[in-house]
Amino acid sequence: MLAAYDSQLFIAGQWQRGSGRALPVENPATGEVIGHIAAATAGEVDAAVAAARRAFRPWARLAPKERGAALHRLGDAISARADAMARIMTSEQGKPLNEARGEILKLAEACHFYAEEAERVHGEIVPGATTDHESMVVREPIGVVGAITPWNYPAELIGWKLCGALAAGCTIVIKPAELTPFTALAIAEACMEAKIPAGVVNIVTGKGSEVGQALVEHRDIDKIAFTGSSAVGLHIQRTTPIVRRMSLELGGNCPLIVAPSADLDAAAKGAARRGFRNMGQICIAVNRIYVARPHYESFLDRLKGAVERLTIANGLERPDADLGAMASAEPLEKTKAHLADALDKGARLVAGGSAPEGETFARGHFFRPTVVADCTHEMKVMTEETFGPLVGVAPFDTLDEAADLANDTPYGLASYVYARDLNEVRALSQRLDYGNVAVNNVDAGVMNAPYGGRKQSGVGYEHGREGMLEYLNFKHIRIRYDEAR
Ligand code: TXE
Repeated sequence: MLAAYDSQLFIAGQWQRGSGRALPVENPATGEVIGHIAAATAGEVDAAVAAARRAFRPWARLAPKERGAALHRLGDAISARADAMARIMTSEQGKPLNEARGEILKLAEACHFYAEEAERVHGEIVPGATTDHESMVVREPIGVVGAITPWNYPAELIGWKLCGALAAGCTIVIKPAELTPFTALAIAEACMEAKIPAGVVNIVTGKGSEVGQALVEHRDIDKIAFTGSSAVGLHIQRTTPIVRRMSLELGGNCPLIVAPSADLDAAAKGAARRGFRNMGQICIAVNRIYVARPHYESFLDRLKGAVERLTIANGLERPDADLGAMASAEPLEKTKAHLADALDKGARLVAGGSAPEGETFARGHFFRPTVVADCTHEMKVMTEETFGPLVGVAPFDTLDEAADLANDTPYGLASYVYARDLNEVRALSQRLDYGNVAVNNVDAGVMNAPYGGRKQSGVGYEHGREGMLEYLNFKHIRIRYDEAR
């Protein structure tokens, strides 16, 4: 299944065997090497950027309907190969097969959504201050996009950039995470099948500090679109050699508030889902929970029950499991460190706390979903992004205190509120300093609304109309006519 992609780059619509050193890709559930990618050389990165530049003008000049039709074809090609792509994703990222398939279908949904948006790149006519003047505001594609993407949602986090860029009339060079490159190469194969013109989409593989950095430093890239850690996002801002548009979707440390009027069963169910889906490896994962003191112990009982009902397995062997292997040793070690730090500082273990036992788990990066209680902001789990299957819980007495605790973080991506009293909902959703506030649900991101963070969670937006505006420049054309007849 993966041999076809071994050491391949996708440049100018062609597969090209990379000439750089080979990097192994492991299955995080078993530790076995499933294939190799090539570390693209500077020359190969340059060739990919040049291909995107050559393809830009013709692609931008296509009628929007034609760009839309191409994105619809891409969505169809991806849906047709969802099972194969899901197996590739689970093999390299670890998430259970059903969840991987769901992500591939959401990638196809993004293709169809932006296929329609491509025909809505509307400008506007602004009436002049006098009758012989008129302003036209037109929107033009920025040009060549360099996209650098992470391993936690290896299909969707490429798709939101690829689709927004192509709908706007841009072309793109993508550097996927070295942990999950084969999902990206499978997307390239779908682009070939969808007859996306050569050079519109290009994929170069390799390490971020080498190949990602080469993209950041490339002077013929007009826009950088990045998803990953806040540290790397800041590094990219500091090392770009030219001024250019950037969108950065970075880390999070997301709070969930259980207000006095909350439905405790719904809150526990939502917290278990958003705290541990994808093994907590998602920027909008619930990292910490604040509970109105009268509900504290009864909520903890419900959360413990919900978390202990979550199943964990090798994602290829149990497609319907709730959790699979974590993507690598790195987030696993960080999770253990945050757990040890919390326990050392007086937290109470409520659920989980160790790796699951058994032959299935012996060689992979597995950890049981874990909940600690009686947490304080001295503990890392409450103030830093864990990016793993660990959630800290603490009580609060007033809504103001809950909002202050929730806002006590450098991040501002997503927050969650469970409350049935409208005044509590209003008070908290106004106070929470986040790009997204989900109330009585845990789905912060939907395709037709803007999704993005503030503070150290990034700049710019994905999804919705805003996710396409990120790839457009405005041009103001101001015309003076002869006196209006
Ligand atoms: O991100 P990285 P990783 C956060 C989360 C997680 C941390 C590490 O906190 O613990 O990031 O995850 C490329 N120049 N999020 O390792 O290291 C790298 O190859 C250019 C939140 O995935 O930032 C990969 O392709 N590129 C986030 C991409 O950047 C560089 C999702 C992300 O790698 C580079 C993922 C460099 N110097 C992680 N160094 C979210 N918002 O969901 C690395 N890269």
